[in-house]
Amino acid sequence: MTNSSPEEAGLNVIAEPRTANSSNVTLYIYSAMSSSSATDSIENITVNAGEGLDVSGVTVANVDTAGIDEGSNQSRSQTNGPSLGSNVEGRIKRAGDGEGFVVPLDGSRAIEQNDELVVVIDGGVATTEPGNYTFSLGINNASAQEDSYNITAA
Ligand SMILES: [Ca+2]
Repeated sequence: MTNSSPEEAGLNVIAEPRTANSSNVTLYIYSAMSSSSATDSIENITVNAGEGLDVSGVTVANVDTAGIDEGSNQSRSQTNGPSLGSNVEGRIKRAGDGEGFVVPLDGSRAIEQNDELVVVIDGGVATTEPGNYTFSLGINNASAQEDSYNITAA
């Protein structure tokens, strides 16, 4: 299904399943660009998943989708723009206490205002304890976008 109007700027993160102590969680990350988060050159993507998710097992092999929904008019994980898979340069770098990582890119891709960065991570992610947490994602040195998420009791 395709929506005709752009999605709202900002970050939307969905973990499936979101029950506590689940392994093999699929993480859907949608980040629609504002004028301040858009860039002519994506050099890196920094994720801090918060204490509700353990992302220490994520590798490049777990990245199922990494692409751009130009104009933010495709639903869910559909993209109509370039894939970023071939632009990943080297390995995912750990950051924080198993809560974060940095994906280095070659800088040859742009993402414009109203475009949506779509990332699906399948595997390498586990939920921790029930509660409310904050997920953040930043491109280059722009201020990170944040989304709250909830882990439920198993
Ligand atoms: Ca979309």
